[in-house]
Amino acid sequence: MADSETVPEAQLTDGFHLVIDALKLNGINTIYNVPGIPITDLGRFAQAQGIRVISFRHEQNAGQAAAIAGFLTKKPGICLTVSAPGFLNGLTALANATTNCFPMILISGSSEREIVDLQQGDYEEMDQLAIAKPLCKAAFRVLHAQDIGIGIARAIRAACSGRPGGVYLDLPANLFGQTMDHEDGQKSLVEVVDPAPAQPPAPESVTRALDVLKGAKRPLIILGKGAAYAQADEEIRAFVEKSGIPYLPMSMAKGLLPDDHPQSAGAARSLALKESDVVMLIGARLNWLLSHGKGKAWGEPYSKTFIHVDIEPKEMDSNVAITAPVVGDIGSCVSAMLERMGEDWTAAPADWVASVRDKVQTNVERMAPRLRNNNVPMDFHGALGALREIIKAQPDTILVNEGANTLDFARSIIDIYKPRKRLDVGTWGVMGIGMGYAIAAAVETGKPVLAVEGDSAFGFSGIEIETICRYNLPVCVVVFNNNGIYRGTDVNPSGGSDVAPTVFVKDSRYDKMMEAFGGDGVYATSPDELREAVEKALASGRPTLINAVIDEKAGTESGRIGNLNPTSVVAQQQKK
Ligand code: ADP
Ligand code: TZD
Ligand code: MG
Repeated sequence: MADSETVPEAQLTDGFHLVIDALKLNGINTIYNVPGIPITDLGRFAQAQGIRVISFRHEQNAGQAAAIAGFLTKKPGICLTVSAPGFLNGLTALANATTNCFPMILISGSSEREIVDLQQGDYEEMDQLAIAKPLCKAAFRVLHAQDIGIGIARAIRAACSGRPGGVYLDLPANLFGQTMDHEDGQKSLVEVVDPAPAQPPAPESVTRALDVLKGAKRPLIILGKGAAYAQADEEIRAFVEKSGIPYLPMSMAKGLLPDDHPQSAGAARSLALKESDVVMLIGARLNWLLSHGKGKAWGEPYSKTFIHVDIEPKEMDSNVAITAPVVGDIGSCVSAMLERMGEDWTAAPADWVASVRDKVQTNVERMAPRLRNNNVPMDFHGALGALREIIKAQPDTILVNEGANTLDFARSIIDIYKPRKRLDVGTWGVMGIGMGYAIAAAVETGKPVLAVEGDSAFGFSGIEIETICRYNLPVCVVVFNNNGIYRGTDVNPSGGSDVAPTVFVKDSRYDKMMEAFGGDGVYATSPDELREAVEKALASGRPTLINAVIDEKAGTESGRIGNLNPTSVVAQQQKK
């Protein structure tokens, strides 16, 4: 009989390790976080257990990284924050993920329920679950160690299934220290089976959609970022090509088919929207980015017939009547349509195809000389013309893009050749995604990243270039420095000594910021210098920031969406 000293103690596990084990069991291998009470050790232990833990300088950027990791991988990106202020910093990204239909889980440590619910003033006290609820797809709290497995399983399934989105998971501090028998703990974990089940469309919806499409004289396909997310790249390409119909990619769907594809209507967007008679949307919503499917942009008073392919039934008829809804996941829907088209599909009407093609060619030819200018200071066309050639030569590069003019010009000038290679401000047009998206793109794909940033846009997440240097990521940031928001030329109308609200310090040297952290900084004044610097950065894979000096007069108010600014009667009267 063994004496009591040699009897092994029952092996215990704790909340920290159950969270980590549950994530690992579900194939989650990266956490984007900012450490602090009560989750510092969670990051440490996760790293010890082989999870990659990328620590940021601000939770919003960690959250944006998690959001885009979700878009790129179809697995929920994980952002880990401390309570109250850290949670709130991460919340913008969680809401952004939900708005864009990206799967993400924000995990925040929180204070004990007893103190929060009696509002007794804990360290960083806040009723986080209540605040998160309206801003995400689902929100859960785990109070007992034995429920961690189920809690994380629910969070994963909620984030990925159906229309993807953001999920909040609230983990109070004393959960982490709770213990349970190791073996019981392992048994309590849940490996989620098929987190995003296929949702094949009803066969009659497919027939209806194809009948409508066949009857069209001027059909158009619009691909949205849901189509890019779906990773049904081959099927989508086969469907578009078999149909012979011109297609328009929304900005993050660029590259699903290469932008120089003969069916691309990208350079004839206005004509395609105005003159088409039947429009098939695939993973794109009829929100403000598509003028809600009506009005002048759509050639009103002529009305359109819409076919809408989307996983979310509630999206149908959200802005205009949908004649042929096809509800299901894009992979299944597009495959079903391809199959049903069979061999007897008649090609899209040739005169329509030709008129779109002609317009594309005319517009491309008209633009070409402007993209080859070598003006100093640079204008947007000269600078982006140089970057356009680089992406053409190195199409695996992931382009991250934010700003106003910097965004709008880059979207139309830089062609994308492969799926999910363009990441931008998305549905909200939100500034501040830049460095978070760039970091996650590099971490998740191992591919080089080119972040093209307005100088204002860059400021929202710019401190994360330290993070880029710390993890030695192959990210080249180009700051389009036009001394401010839209332009650097505004003056204070009152004559006071403050500069105008849209103007920054003139000739700031953003390149020096990168040097401060050990990366390469370059000051570029011409398209040739810019091209050379970006080529060098991509070849070296070194963290690089290029301060591209842009003519401060070159931009326009709000880029291409100035029409969305409200007008002031008073200001108009004063102009007269
Ligand atoms: P864009 O801004 O590019 O037009 P949106 O974000 O407006 O794109 O639309 C994306 C749409 O894609 C959403 O309505 C979403 O429900 C849908 N979606 C996302 N993933 C899938 C999928 N796997 N299958 C079908 N629809 C999807
Ligand atoms: N804050 C947030 C979070 N998102 C926003 N979209 C804005 C503010 C408003 N905004 C824009 O819509 S674009 C922009 C702001 C502040 C910056 C434009 O300046 P830029 O680009 O320097 O980035 P250009 O090239 O000078 O136009
Ligand atoms: Mg600017």
